[in-house]
Amino acid sequence: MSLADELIARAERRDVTFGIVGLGYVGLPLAVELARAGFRVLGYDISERVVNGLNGGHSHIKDVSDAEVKELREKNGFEATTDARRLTEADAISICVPTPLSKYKDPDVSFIVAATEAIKASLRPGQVIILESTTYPGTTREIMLPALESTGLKVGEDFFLAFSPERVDPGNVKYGTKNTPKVVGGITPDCHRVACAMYAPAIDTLVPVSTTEAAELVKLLENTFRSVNIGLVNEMAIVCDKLGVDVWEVIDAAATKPFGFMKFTPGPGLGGHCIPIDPHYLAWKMRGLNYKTRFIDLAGELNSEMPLFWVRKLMEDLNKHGKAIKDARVLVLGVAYKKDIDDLRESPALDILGLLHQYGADVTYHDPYVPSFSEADRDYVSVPLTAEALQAADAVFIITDHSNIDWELVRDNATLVVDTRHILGSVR
Ligand code: SAJ
Repeated sequence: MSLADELIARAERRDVTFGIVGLGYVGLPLAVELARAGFRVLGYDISERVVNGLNGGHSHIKDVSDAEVKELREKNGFEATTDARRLTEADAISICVPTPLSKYKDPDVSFIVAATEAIKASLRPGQVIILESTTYPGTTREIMLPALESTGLKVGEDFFLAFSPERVDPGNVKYGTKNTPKVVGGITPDCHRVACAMYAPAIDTLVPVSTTEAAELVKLLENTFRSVNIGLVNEMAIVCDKLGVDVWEVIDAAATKPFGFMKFTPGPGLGGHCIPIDPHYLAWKMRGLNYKTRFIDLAGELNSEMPLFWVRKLMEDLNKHGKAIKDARVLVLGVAYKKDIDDLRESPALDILGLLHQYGADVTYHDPYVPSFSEADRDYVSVPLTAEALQAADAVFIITDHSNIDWELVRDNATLVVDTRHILGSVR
């Protein structure tokens, strides 16, 4: 029996220890599903706080409850460690670490490199390594493979290497790690077979692709698709503003087309740790091949223009009321990057607040999910949303359409509203 077949047989028997590198919003839910499928799971993270919290039965991720962590530990023997040397205990290792952009908008794969070095230090025959972090096509083959083979072990014979893009949508109550189809691409056919065998007991649907590059590109296509289409409707918002047409009416009517159309909505700009970032990984890679990814770059420019577009709308609307933006009391509603979450990463609200301060407005904000935060050397605290606060504001600037905000109170008490989400248009 080949080493690959032996690992596949052991995975079927659940006679496998699964290591998870990075216990964040991707790694921890994956650990839960792998443990539920019967694997012993060893979590590794560089954060003592995360590791101690998990070993104490506490979750730091909204999509995983303390009860699930306790279940993980008591029923499935899950443990977390900061000792990378223990990764040698794992037969399979999934890497779920961040892949941010540098301040020059270049890929920052330092977390992948660090994880690879940690795994390399304890690499042994019979291990399968699967990268899940969103990255540019070629990362698995060009960065991870040489590092791991520098140990003298041979991919596809001694160890196995694959890429499987994470598709976690934090807060999504319908689709989670188990029921979201999982794309898998291996460096060699046996790498692919072994990686699939490791995930099969925990994930409902696996989607095989022929190479790690194909798997890396699948995720980038998914998120570039969103960025480009959001950029398109944001441009339509600008077009409709110049034509005096209600862009929301146009989009809602277009969305009645039962085929060949997919609804996206304009907004304050593009936030989050995926959509504004992932396309730049592809653009960067292609620049190295002397190709300019015009769609990606243009969508990025359009989406980045939206904060200034909406602040200018505010200035125009204040002017119509005989007021200047300077010293205008502006109450911002919502700062999270999208509704019903508390995540501020890349939120366009941060750009809008900066512009409002730059133009001299007197800014306060209310966000039920974000009680306080600091940005650009300023400390912010969410104010209570009351009729008095709304009436006292010269303008209300809606950035995030959280479901738990009393939008009727806003409609009934605000005098001037800039509604980047058209939420009041849907309040009857
Ligand atoms: N946005 C718009 N208009 C839209 C949709 C989104 O302005 O029509 C804005 C949002 O307000 C937000 C940003 O774009 O600021 C990103 O929104 P998103 O809905 O894409 O949510 P994310 O960033 O949480 O994206 C995640 C992604 N998941 C993964 O990368 C695994 C993405 O692939 C998912 O499609 C997306 O969730 C989702 O569908 O919810």
